[in-house]
Amino acid sequence: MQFDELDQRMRVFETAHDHCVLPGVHIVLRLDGRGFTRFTKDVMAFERPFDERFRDVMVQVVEHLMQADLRAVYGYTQSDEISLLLHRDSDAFGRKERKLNSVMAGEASGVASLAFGRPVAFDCRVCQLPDQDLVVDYFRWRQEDAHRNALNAHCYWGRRAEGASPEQAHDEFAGASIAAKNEWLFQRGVNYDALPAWQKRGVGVLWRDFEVVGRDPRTGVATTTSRRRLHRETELPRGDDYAALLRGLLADPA
Ligand SMILES: Nc1nc2c(ncn2[C@@H]2O[C@H](COP(=O)(O)OP(=O)(O)O)[C@@H](O)[C@H]2O)c(=O)[nH]1
Ligand SMILES: [Mg+2]
Repeated sequence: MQFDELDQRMRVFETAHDHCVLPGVHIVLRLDGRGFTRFTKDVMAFERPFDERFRDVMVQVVEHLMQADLRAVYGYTQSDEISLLLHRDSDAFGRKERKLNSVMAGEASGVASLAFGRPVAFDCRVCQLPDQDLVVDYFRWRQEDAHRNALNAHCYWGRRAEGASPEQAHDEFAGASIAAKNEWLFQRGVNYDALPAWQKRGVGVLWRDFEVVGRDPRTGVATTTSRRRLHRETELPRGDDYAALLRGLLADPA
């Protein structure tokens, strides 16, 4: 059989299920570390529940993804997950889901493996959000998840430090109210409200414009050019203020 004929006949099996995200729909990519419960505990022995070294690698991965030519306008990380908002009109990989997922999972896995010095893997999924309100709600959802996990993790590891088994520590807080968990920590000298914002709200990465003052080498005339660079936000606002920040990004995407 001629190659051209074989190529044409077989290609369809590869491409027939290529789904594209429709134009006008916002794309958020969510990546999550594979088996990071074990990795953070047994392989790296990171501090629990939170370790700044782990956070810094995750932020480094976000920054790498923001610069991967997808027209990313906002990156967010909490725990072992990353969310990446693309410009609504991003045409990255022809908006093909399989390409977005596989390439971005690969990029994140590669950068994180180098940073940790151990092989790690991320999965990636495309979230398709039809309007701006849903984009705002998506990021509020992930931030509320961070908040809830931080409270639970501090209680869990607090109990473990007191000698409780994993099962005991888990069971003792099952069904406890938020107020009760806060109070339990407070009794032990931990003021949950005073914990670092990044633990409770995650870290955002966004583009910021800055001016570069220079001089035209031919005319000697002073010039200012606008450039942009990534900014790490470790003090993200919460609730309505966070929504306002996100709406600002959506109104004036980089
Ligand atoms: N020690 C430590 N572990 C962390 C930190 N951030 C995230 N993790 C771990 O990462 C896990 C992420 O959860 P999940 O994705 O559900 O677990 P996975 O399926 O094992 O990757 C958490 O359960 C924590 O064990 C950190 O700062 N320090
Ligand atoms: Mg994970």
